[in-house]
Amino acid sequence: MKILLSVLALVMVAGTAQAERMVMKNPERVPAGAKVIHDFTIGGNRYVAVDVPSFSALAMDVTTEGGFQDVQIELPVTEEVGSDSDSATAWHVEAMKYSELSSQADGRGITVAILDTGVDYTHSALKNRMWVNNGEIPNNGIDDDGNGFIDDVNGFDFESDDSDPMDNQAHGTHCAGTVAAEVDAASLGQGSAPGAKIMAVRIIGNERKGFLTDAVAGIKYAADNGAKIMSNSWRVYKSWTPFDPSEENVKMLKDAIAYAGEKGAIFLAAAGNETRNIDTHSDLMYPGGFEGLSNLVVVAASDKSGAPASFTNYGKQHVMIAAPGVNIYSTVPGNRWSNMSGTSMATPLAAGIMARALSAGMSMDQAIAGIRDTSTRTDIWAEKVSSQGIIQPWEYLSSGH
Ligand SMILES: [Ca+2]
Ligand SMILES: [Ca+2]
Ligand SMILES: [Ca+2]
Repeated sequence: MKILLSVLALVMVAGTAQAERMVMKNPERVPAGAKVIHDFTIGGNRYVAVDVPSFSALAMDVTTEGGFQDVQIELPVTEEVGSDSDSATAWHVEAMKYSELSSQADGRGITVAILDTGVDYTHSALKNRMWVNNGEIPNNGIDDDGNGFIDDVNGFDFESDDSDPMDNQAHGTHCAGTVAAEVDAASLGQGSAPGAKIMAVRIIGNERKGFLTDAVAGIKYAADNGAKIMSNSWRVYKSWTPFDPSEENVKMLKDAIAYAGEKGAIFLAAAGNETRNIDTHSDLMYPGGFEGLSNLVVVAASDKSGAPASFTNYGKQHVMIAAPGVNIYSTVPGNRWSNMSGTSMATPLAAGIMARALSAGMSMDQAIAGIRDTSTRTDIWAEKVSSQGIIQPWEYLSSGH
């Protein structure tokens, strides 16, 4: 059904000075002069995200199948950043027995997309671990490989719509290091998949926020450009105002994750840091709360003792596994290392271990079944995650799935 979008757009603009966006679904045409932020097709539908103020002023006669407000997404807020001197030990490296894991199945040949605040690709422990788009000549203003993105050498910045996914926060760089950082001699901090390559997909901006269409465009980009693992430490809650996720937004995101699955990519998502059972809580959360996506792996956080982290969300229906997520020592911008805590940290740790499984020759389905089937079986986790426990990398990678 075609509707006239102009009325809706004008209503959205009224009474707000915040940056807002409208998404047109299957528009007959994009209004001339409208500022187009994203234009992509997912799940058989074309979505065009436009800046609302310029759009509403211009598009009095645009016919579109649907129009909805773009949703804001955020990083979890409870993470704490410790200084380098706090505890310069990487306990998770020992707990997960990285030194006993295969030196062959180390993630080589596998690209892990970090959909986050960007990555400091100049960090000495990361600069050789970055995915490089070999068909792209840097900084010539030309889309040399014809993938639709100009100068996308290490990834892309969907938040700022530029080719430079540099992290000016810390969160994304920390996640990237948890996957693939080279060894820090002092702390033995290192990535869980030292052979994997990091694709930097910046979808979160300076206030730890972004828009859902940034994430969806980033997921599509990562899938189209060969990422087989996607690490997602962001989320949106149904209750958030004024960005209440509509059914259209939810469908667009779900279709994007399904599309990644069709391309053979495992989509890991953080369970969130609100100490909630996301199975029963009325405030639905995405992407961790989706059902019916065979490539979705939702990750809770465990602490050093193996207990659930004080903040971790859980849910036997929606959350598959736990992984260490308290005081995780990893890379931050400026050639530094630091501790952070959150399901945000557990997720890339598990992502790297799954990259190892793919590099060992497991299929996507085998890698997902295997990490679930080989986790610990503990009473304390039995009612919290579907696998009943914490990932066991050595058992997983030796399981011969
Ligand atoms: Ca390109
Ligand atoms: Ca270029
Ligand atoms: Ca940028």
